[in-house]
Amino acid sequence: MKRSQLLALVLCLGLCRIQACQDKAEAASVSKDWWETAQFYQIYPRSFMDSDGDGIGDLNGITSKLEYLKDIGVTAAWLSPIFTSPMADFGYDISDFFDIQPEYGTLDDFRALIKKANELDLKIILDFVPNHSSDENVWFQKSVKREKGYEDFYVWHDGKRNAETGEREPPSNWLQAFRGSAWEWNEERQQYYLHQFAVKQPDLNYRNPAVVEQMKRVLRYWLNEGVAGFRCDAVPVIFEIEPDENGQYLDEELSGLTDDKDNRNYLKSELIENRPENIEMVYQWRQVMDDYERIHGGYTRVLLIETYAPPDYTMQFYGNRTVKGAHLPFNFNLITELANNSVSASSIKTAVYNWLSNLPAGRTSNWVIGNHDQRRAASRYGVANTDAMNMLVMVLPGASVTYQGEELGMTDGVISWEDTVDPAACNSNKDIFEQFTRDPSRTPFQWTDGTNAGFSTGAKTWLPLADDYKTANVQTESSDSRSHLKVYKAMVALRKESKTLQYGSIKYAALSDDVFVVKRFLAGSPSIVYVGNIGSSTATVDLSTFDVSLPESLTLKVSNVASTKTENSNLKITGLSLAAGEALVLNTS
Ligand SMILES: *[C@@H]1O[C@H](CO)[C@@H](O)[C@H](O)[C@H]1NC(C)=O
Ligand SMILES: *[C@@H]1O[C@H](CO)[C@@H](O)[C@H](O)[C@H]1NC(C)=O
Ligand SMILES: CC(=O)N[C@H]1CO[C@H](CO)[C@@H](O)[C@@H]1O
Ligand SMILES: [Ca+2]
Ligand SMILES: [Ca+2]
Repeated sequence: MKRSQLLALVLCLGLCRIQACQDKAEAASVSKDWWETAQFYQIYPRSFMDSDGDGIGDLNGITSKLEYLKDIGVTAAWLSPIFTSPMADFGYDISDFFDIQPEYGTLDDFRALIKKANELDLKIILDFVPNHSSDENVWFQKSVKREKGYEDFYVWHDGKRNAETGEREPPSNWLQAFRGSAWEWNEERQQYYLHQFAVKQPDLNYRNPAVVEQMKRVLRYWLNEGVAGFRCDAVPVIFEIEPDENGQYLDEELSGLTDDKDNRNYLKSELIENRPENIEMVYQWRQVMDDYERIHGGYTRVLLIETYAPPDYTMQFYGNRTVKGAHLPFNFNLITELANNSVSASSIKTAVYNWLSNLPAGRTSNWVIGNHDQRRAASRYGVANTDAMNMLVMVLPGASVTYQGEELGMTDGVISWEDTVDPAACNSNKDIFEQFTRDPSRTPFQWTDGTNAGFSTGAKTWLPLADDYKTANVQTESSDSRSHLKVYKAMVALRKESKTLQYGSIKYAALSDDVFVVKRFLAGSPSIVYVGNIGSSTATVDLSTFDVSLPESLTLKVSNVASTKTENSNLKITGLSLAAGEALVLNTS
């Protein structure tokens, strides 16, 4: 920042009202750091591209498709886990944090991936899974044997005796995420161990400084391999409450939400989720990132945090006045507020408001509409709303996150009980598994309308294809004159060139149950207006009631698949008619 700009900023901080001040500060800054306006793209490696025909995606497959990511405007790709794993939870059960899963490739393949990504100026972010390892990890095996240095690497406990029967019972009533007790008896060590996820995912004990140190080693190891940062998995469950003065763990209270005693929601999760220690741990990891940058230079290495938690908790991950935290705690509001049948303009408004009104000053927003744990965005919001949602995510301020296939409007696969592999579903039964399964959003990525959707040359893919692959695929959508992919690319391009989208302020409203509108504005630049109809019938709106300062007509920059309006035409803001699923991005010049 130039001296004069700094001076202006300091004066501004003293004199201006907060909102106006932010505008000037934003206009004054030369550019934002790379991650603040980034287009993040989540790759689920097992399902992205198979290079050797075994039906399973792999690193060489990803490397062969990096040009595609570049072409659709991605800044950084984050990869779900690629580390050695028995695949009980498809890589979220890591048996060696320092090596690559053989079905996915080798360390050299990973280096080739990074090299190619660097050539294309794409950043690669890895999934960091801090809460647990696999039970096949050598750390756990040593801990079972109480080997020196590993005795307390995991959360072990003798359990309780039932007062009446005298039988041994788990230390507490805590439930795992994938149904049933969070405690598992280990015969060899003669103690229970804690697992917030599957039995094969024992929780690491973060009250042991050796564990904290070991996991920082994991971060430094991959930073040395050239990654641009980490997306940290399941951060709210890292720490649990400590045992009481008698060495016993307290029970969670009943939630009253369900009668299903194996479902984690049967109990509250106050003792095992959202502890303050988790926030402190993220601050320590940020220090690791910043130390690395200080020593090795280069661009900012980022921390993205997975947390489904109330805003007052989530926002603390950003850090406070004295300590830096995560660059971006993921914002899942557009998933949680629009769950099931509540897809409406007012729930979008609530989702946006609940994030922006809680965001600490000077922090960067982000918007996520899907991942490998949720049903696909097009299935949740409706295929017709694919563009409206993709466009919204790119019009809102800050970074955007795309889960692979969202740019195509890919929908859920239909997976029978026989084909089901997700532990969240396999731990239930054939009558109820569809409530729990995460397989439908993990089906192979759709490259073409040909065999295995171009994902694999093998006879069989690890999960069957989704039914929509003949139409929702890269090849078809690239050649169609209008497609979800083309709308997506047009939006990425607009965001890259628009100062208003990168730096501007925001105003938004639900004009009806179906129509959501956003205005982005910045002194000295054209304003940008998004208007989307996510309902099932035509709507006519008057944008002058939303913002009296808008001119009588606006220029159409991007229209979607449902629209028949021509780009660069001028549209009157009164009596503006929007077909079902139609979404437009307009500007003021
Ligand atoms: C910021 O966080 C650190 C680490 O948790 C804590 O020690 C400090 O008191 C906090 N400062 C403020 C101003 O909240
Ligand atoms: C949405 O539906 C799923 C599956 O039927 C259910 O488990 C979940 O509780 C519902 N969520 C909301 C917010 O209603
Ligand atoms: C979205 C996401 O990454 N979810 C993961 C959270 O952590 C558990 C356990 O590691 C995984 O099973 C989920 O897939
Ligand atoms: Ca393969
Ligand atoms: Ca834990």
